[in-house]
Amino acid sequence: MSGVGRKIDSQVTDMHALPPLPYDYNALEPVIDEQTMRIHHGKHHQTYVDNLNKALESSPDLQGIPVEQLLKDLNKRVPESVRTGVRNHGGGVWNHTFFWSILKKDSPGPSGELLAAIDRDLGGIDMFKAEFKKAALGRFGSGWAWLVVDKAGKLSIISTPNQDCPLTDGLHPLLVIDVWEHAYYLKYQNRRADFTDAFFSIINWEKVAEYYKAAIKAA
Ligand code: MN3
Repeated sequence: MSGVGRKIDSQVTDMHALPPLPYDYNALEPVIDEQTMRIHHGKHHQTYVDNLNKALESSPDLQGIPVEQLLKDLNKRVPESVRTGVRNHGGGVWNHTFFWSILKKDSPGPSGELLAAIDRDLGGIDMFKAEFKKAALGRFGSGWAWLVVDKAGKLSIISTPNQDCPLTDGLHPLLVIDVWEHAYYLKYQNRRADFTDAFFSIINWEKVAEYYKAAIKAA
């Protein structure tokens, strides 16, 4: 999903690169303001990319592997000496790319099989929002709240600390909110609850449905 492909020279393997934002920096106004998006994508996301490349400097055999695969195989394939670096910076790369992908203004709500699964596993869209908000607010310090599908095809809501990614636990992410302060502080200051409420109006449910379909196929 993100990032491999920038050849720096013919000898060296691929470096990870910052994927472009899939819309304009002001596309999510007023829920997420342009300045926040510019700093979040251009500085924070970029820094995770740079630090992932640094973390992989000593592991040529891991260079060129897509970050999604590194995170899935974190405990099997990534040696302990670089595992923390990949968890933190690789997670930072993938989580942000994924986050951008599920944001959109004026998307119609969930429907079809996805809505049926939300009804079945979470008790409906209102319960989803209540539980998701609880997960976002309950994450102490920095992290993420997620809607995921497990191996049995069941939806659940979880949160992860720091840049930990559910892919590492064999889960399929469907949507996510970044609850690091840098995601909302300029506009919402300390009001994470207000940011979370506003977030519900910019979920790209069509994208979430796409991820759901792919997850069910893989489950
Ligand atoms: Mn962030």
